[in-house]
Formats: sequence, C-alpha cells, structure tokens
Amino acid sequence: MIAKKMVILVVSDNPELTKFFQEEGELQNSSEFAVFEYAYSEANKNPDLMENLGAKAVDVKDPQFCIRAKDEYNLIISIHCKQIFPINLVCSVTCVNFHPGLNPYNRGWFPQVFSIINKMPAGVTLHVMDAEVDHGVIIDQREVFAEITDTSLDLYNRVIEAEKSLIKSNLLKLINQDYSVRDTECEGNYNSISDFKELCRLDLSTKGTLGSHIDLLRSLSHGEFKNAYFTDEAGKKIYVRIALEREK
Ligand code: 0FX
Repeated sequence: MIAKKMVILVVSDNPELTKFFQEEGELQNSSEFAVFEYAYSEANKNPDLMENLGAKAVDVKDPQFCIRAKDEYNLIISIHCKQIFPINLVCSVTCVNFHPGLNPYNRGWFPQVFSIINKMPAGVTLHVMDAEVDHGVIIDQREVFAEITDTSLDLYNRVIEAEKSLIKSNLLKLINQDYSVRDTECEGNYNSISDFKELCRLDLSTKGTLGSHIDLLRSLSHGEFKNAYFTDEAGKKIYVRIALEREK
C-alpha cells in the first residue's frame, strides 16, 4: 500500500526564507513525502514577492480557516508570519514556527534588537507553537553570537543565515515527524511592538554609560529603517543611526 503524503501549509511573510525553503525542499526531494501549499498572512501589506513564489493570502485568525485547516493539513509551518496564530488553530493542527530568536530569550518582536541591549543570547529556534507567542517546546535551535560592533542589521543577517541552516537540517525531520522536543529551561522574556516603539523614542536627558547609549543606538540601526529619533522644538522627528567599524 502506498503511504499517503503529508499535506503541509507553509505560512510566511518572508520571501527570502520561503524561497530558501522551496529550494531546499527540491534538493532534499521533499515532494516524494509531502505536498506543500504556500500562504502569506492577511497582515502582509506587500505580498508581491510571496505571490511570485506561489503563495496565497490567508487569515490565520479566521475561525473558518481553522476548521478548514484541521481537515486539510497535517502540519502548518510558520516562517516569519506577521499574524499571531490563535489558540484554536494551534490546538487543532500541529503548528511549528521558525523564529529569529533563541527561545526563551527575547521572544516576540525583533529579538536581536533586544539581545544587543539586554545581552541575552541571540539565535534561531524551531518550536512547536502553543497559545503564547513564540512559545512552546523546542525542536531545534542555534545560538548566534553578537559582536560589539553589531548593529541590528549585522546581527539579523547572521540570524537569517543560521535560520537557513535550521531549515535545511529540519525539513525532512518535520515531514517525517521524526523529531523530539524539549522544554525551555526557564520562561524567558517577551518584548512587544510597543516595547520596540518605546526604545525608538530617545529621551535626550537619559543618564547612563556611553556604552549603554552606543548599545541602544546600534540596536536600532538597521539599514534604511527610521527607528531611533528625538524631536526638535517644532516637534519634528530627527532620526538617528550609528555606524561602527573595527580597525583592520
Ligand atoms: O521577516 P522579518 O524578520 O519579520 C517578520 C514579521 O514582519 C514580524 O512581524 C515577525 N515578528 C517576524 C518573526 O517575522 O522581517 P521584517 O522586515 O519585518 O523585520 C526584519 C528586521 O528589520 C527586524 O528584526 C528589525 C528590522 N526592522 C523592521 C521594521 C519593520 C526595523 O529595524 N524597523 C522596522 O520598522
């Protein structure tokens, strides 16, 4: 008797990682064992690149989607999805998440930003999803070490490379349900989008070491993003970015 193939939904708002997942899937002949569907979330305001990869819009919060998902999918893989999976969904179908942080540290928004400031470890995690954000038993993870010269972008780029390595080594394990899980050693911490926005609003009267000020500015320097700012007398924002260079 021919074994029935797994039907797997990959929900992502990150075209680079989705493309990598698809290419790696081809290299590892994953279509022999599973049928993949691709989706991007309703929260994605710029889905062209995801559509080019064959993804369709999905609202993971829609109760009708949850009912359908339970019947149609054996597994849902989240790779940087902008929507939070609701409890009904994670309780109905096995959902796993590739997350750009080293759980349980700095779960939630932009983990590397917070790791630069609070010195908690950075990295990537593949975990089973539960009702809390970026929470649940760990399947695999890799630590990515931060350098004192790292801006958010420098560290993020290395996190993405580590995430590709995590995808590569876990793709067939996920399809074949051939993985073990472990609990995190502690509850860790969570940062919200408001925590990030709060960091961005620079208070020029803040006292602290120059080191902590440099850490704050490099944690908020990420390419062209206008993150850190203070305001002039007219209330206009003045954006701040920092560049660091180690001597050769
Ligand atoms: O794919 P991703 O790393 O983020 C996505 C979702 O957008 C995010 O909501 C979710 N929590 C995450 C797991 O997956 O791409 P991104 O372009 O949204 O963010 C990448 C990095 O860019 C982020 O770590 C920090 C930086 N960034 C992003 C935004 C939107 C900034 O510095 N400022 C910003 O305003």
